[in-house]
Amino acid sequence: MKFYITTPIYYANDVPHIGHSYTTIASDVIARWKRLNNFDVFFLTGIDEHGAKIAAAARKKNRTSQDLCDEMSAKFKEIWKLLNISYTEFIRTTERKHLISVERILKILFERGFIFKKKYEGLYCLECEKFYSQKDLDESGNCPFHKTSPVIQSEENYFFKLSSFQTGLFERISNPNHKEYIEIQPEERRNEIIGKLKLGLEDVSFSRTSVEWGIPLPFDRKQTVYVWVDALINYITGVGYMADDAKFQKYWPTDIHLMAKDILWFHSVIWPAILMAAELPLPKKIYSHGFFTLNGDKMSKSLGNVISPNELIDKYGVDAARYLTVTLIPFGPDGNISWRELTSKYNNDLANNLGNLVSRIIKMTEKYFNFQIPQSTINLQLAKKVAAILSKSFANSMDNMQFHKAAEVLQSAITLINKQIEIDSPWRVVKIMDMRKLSSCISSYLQAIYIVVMHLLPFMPTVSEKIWNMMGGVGDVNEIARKYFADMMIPECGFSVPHAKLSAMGILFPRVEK
Ligand code: ME8
Repeated sequence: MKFYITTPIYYANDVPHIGHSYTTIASDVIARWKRLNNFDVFFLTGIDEHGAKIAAAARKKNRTSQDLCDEMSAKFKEIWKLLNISYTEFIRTTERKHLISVERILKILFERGFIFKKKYEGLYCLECEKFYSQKDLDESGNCPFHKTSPVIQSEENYFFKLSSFQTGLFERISNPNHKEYIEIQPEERRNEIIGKLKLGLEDVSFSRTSVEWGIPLPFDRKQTVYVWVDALINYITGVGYMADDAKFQKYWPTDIHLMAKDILWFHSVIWPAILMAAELPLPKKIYSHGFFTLNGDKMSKSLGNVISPNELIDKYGVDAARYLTVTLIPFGPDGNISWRELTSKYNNDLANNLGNLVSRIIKMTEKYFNFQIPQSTINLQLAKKVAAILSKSFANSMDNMQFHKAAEVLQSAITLINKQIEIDSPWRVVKIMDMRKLSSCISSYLQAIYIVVMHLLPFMPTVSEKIWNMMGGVGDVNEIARKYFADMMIPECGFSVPHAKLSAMGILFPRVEK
């Protein structure tokens, strides 16, 4: 089965911040989870390189727009590599294949009569690259997202007959039994979109005369394609539209478009309308997560509180940064993050709970068995308990993108193993020289932790593999996890062989001071 997931393509005017890494890590966690569940995953990310905003940023730096985009493309790729983002393709909207697909779609829309010319004057927010009507601005007349005053822009543009799609979109978004149903999540955001659709749709401008840095319209080269239309089309270019039909047929439509609420309207209304006009299949699910603030403030350059993903990596390490980013606050609603809470979650979940568990099992095996997995009857009792805890709600939480819940259940499984160690008190068992019991205890902890590690893989791919190998797990953990998630069977012989060697390590998660 195929699974196609996308992140937004981020504006190439600046380097990525943790808002961008939030969506991208979440997508990566889902992509990895789906791969573990034996899906053939296509994971697309990239950057949005055209439009007035990019051109203005380049001018400010005395650079050409292309030059700035080349630099940002390298910067985004560098951070995603560092964060271990397993994307299938990184798309850039200045690529030739994208130009071909944008031209094709606009030509189809034009030929089918969905594009017409009209003089227009409106309030434009450059940061959003979007026209606003007065009623959508905040009380001070500013853009609700950027708090900046929009400028009046007047042009003769080509318009798209969005209004013709109102009924069609309403049916597809509101009726789960529609054969082209588009599932918008979470529920409150779906209701917002349905509410807005009920108010009616106005036609939208799809071209610009004043923006040179864009793709020329195929039917009027004096105008360029509106950057949002150009950007949305990336989702089909990325899976081979106009370039590789077999790939396109295989992966399109997308299973999830993931983004924050700021750009939900474009994804759930404008984009499906373009696809309907072009007679292409519609996205299956659109998930819009919340916006987070930092210590209660909006993250912004002017407040000087923009956090880069590198800062998180420097403080906690790559895998912990990934884990904390997506599990600190519930995924979906808006939320607030702070260094204090990040550090406290790091210390509780990773340094104390998981880190401590791994280190005490290794120390015991070192002390009593010289690092070798004892030859004993395999004891799967605890592993089965852990598997039962996880099987109940982990998959469900992951499939519903409730990463904080998935983490909670993982932590409770880790706590269970830690508690079992306290109950067994192997240090007392050794005093009475019951080596059989001691072997059986160690075997049970190891088998239980293997189960935990397989579930940790989507969040912490490198650390999970490291723990697996350190604890003498046999074979490639990803392969074994794929088999496990397919049949949910713990092999009778467990996941290791007697006498396999554990290896000592430094501290996995050194405590971080608040
Ligand atoms: O909108 N909280 O690009 P963009 C959560 N190019 N998520 C955040 C965030 C925050 N504080 N800040 C940013 C664009 N994001 C267009 C997209 S797609 C066809 C074109 C994330 O660079 C979140 O995913 O402004 C949000 O939707 C996205 O960055 C906006 O990125």
